[in-house]
Amino acid sequence: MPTYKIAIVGDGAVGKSSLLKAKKSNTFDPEMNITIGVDFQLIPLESVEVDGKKSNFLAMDLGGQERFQFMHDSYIKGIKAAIILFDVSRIRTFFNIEKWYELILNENDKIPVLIVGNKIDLIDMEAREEIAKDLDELIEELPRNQNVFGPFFTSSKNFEGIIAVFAICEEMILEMLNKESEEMSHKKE
Ligand SMILES: Nc1nc2c(ncn2[C@@H]2O[C@H](COP(=O)(O)OP(=O)(O)OP(=O)(O)O)[C@@H](O)[C@H]2O)c(=O)[nH]1
Ligand SMILES: [Mg+2]
Repeated sequence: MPTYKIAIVGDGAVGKSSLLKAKKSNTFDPEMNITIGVDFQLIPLESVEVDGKKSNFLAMDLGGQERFQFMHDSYIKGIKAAIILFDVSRIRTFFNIEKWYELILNENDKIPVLIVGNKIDLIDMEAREEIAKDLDELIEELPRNQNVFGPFFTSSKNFEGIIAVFAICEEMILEMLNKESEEMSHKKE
């Protein structure tokens, strides 16, 4: 039963812990506590393996406040994917995407990275389209961006987009692992 370690990163209060809670238990807490340091969540995945066993994500939920940043390097070691979350109602969290991306890139530049705008319930469709356009441009300008995917949008309050983000994350991990094993067998030939 494979367990894939992933990281959820992004500024404080963008909704990282809420996203995991929404995925895991279909609940929303309007007064979620800040994450002190790092939290871990085991998330069962939708897809069924060939042998009938379920796989999991072991999600590293990194507390986004500045004072916890010294811990991040050690917890993202060995991740197979990352989700960078920002809050669509706070532009500063959008501008910090690049900083979080660099953290991930330093660890591994081959893994899939999903960029997700959360709290989509707080803005209208017009604003969403505007942000999607800005995010497209931002992704375009990121270094070594061939494994960066987005824009995605979620709301942990009304549960929009949650299942899709984790399903795409899993799909991208499987694609990467397949590619890796193909490359390995080519080397052996
Ligand atoms: N309206 C709305 N509020 C949300 C959403 N997701 C989270 N929140 C609220 O935003 C606040 C912060 O959410 P958290 O999940 O604690 O954020 P976090 O990113 O884990 O924050 P840190 O642990 O400090 O890094 C909480 O009050 C949540 O209830 C959302 O999709 N919509
Ligand atoms: Mg948190």
